[in-house]
Amino acid sequence: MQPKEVIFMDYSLLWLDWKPVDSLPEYTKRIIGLPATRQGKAALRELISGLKAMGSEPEQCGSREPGPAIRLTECRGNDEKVTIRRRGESMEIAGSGRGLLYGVFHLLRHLTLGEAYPVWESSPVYPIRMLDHWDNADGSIERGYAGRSFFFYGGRPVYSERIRDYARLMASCGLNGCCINNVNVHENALKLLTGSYKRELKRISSCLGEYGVSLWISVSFSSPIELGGLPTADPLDPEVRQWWKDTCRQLFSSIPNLAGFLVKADSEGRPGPHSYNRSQAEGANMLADAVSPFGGKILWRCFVYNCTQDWRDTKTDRARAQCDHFAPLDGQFRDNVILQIKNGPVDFQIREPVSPLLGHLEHTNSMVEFQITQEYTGQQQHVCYLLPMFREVLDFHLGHRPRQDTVAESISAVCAVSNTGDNYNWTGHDLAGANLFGFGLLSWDPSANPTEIAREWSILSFGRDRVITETVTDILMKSRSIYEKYSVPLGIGWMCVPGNHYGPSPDGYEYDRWGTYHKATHTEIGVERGPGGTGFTQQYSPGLAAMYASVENCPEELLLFFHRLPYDYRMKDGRTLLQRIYDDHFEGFEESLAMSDAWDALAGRLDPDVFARVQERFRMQLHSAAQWRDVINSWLYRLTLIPDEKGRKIYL
Ligand code: GCV
Repeated sequence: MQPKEVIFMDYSLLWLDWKPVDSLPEYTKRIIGLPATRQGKAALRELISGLKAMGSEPEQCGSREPGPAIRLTECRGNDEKVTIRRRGESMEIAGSGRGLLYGVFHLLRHLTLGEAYPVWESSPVYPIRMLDHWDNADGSIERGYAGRSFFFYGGRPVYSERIRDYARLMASCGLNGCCINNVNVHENALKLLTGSYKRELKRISSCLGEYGVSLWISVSFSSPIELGGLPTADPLDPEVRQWWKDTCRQLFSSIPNLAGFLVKADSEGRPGPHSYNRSQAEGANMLADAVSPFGGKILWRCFVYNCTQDWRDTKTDRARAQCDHFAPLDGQFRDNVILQIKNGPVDFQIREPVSPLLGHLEHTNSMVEFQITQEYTGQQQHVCYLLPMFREVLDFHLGHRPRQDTVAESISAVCAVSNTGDNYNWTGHDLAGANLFGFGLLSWDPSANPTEIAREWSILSFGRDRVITETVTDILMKSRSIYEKYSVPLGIGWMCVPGNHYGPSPDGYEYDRWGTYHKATHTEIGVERGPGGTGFTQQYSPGLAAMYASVENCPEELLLFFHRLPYDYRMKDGRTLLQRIYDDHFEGFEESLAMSDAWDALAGRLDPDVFARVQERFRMQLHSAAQWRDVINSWLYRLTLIPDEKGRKIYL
């Protein structure tokens, strides 16, 4: 069943809704160059339509005609390098078809920002910069907060113009890959591997490809059983290996722009090589061999941990799991396998240390997985700009090498779980668009500045009103620390409602099987992860291990991630630990109120629909922030019977 286009068609174009620009440079009136590739032609189309929307009427003309112009010089090859040069009063954009796309979008963005000659010479740092969708075949989205899928409808993939615009959005901020289905592969999504949806996949793939975006799909490790009728999915079984090879030959030959598979194996109930006493490397390599003749890659997730832990068991520490499983396998993976590692050792909490596994893969390709869908960070009802967190991760020194030691320098690709759905504004909360755009820019250049990205996104989205730009940038830049304060400060994490992960429930996971405990009593809180505890700190390089193991030297924002401490422990500023937690919750709420007021002050300056939508989200955020403040503070007071020193309201 093909959906009515209207289901997908009512949407904004986000930052691609180019706005009129005063006094465009003369060169925007003429365009020279006729690219030959699909991507190059798309670049030309984008240039013409973008300039028109900005107020120019560009003419296409021959290279001999005099006068300032934009020249598109298409180079051979398929690399992503782009050069924008100034030649007198003219501009030249040079690159392959894909390079031209990135160059054109860069030029259009920077003209909007008011730069007349935005010269640029750049290549992306990572060859794979992608968005992962947790979209299910029935159109629902796991951890999706912006409506339903625009890739799937009624149990099957569907093509729509919205996908083309999504590809445009991705290319315009430098992204080049998209995995369209959930890593938890169920029901009809299993059949993406077979010929069942060849026609739809081909169409989607081709449309993404026009914008330089490769298609990826998530596959189930037990597909040979589920689809092939084999009795086993053992990666060393010859029939299993042959099944994957035959399946891949058919699939890759019919979908030219398919880049490979994303695999969640032995994780949260998903099948994997451990069921056959095979290692993660044996499982990944078997798939790597099957896709390798077609230039395919396997993105193999490292989110492997015991999710049926007994809460009484104090030896097992979920934070250790990724390193315990994967560090000993370094060097055993094929070259076309990339290990996909969540940025922290547990699961996308508002504050976690960097995953130590990132420092153990000298001879294995790795990529960081970020999460821009806000599962634990306010579910796009709260504003939470994540780029500062992503920069912290990428800039982090792992301490294993004297040089080239940061996370950014150790990985070969990046991805984020997408925050989009079929909502009019794509991301539920309008301000969450900054995370989508910003992740793209950061994936191109991991040294990009989050404040500048926020400013640029605001101008592209809301125009060049300085008051709006400053207010929006300020809100975005403060938002993460505010969310952290009123929810789960000091790295404690996980006090959310089980299942949906929204709002507070301090003991919600405490006696459950997921391995995420705080073990609070009336005198102490936290899990000790130093050498005297679970030993997690020892997974870091010696300097970091020593720093995290020491209560005095551990960064305060991570204190309760690493240590179990008494409530009367003195923080560096002299406050007790408990008082600091009370203060954070009270202050976090007050600061979110101030953000909401700052937004209200923009009334009359913004598109009324955008203004009202965000205002409504702030109301939801304030309601939830008050709930976090009062539930956590009351829970702590009831445990400890220690009052807030400032006598603020705590409920009994
Ligand atoms: C897609 C967490 C989420 C799950 C998600 C999983 C993963 O556990 O709650 O919804 O599953 O991470 O990253 O695989």
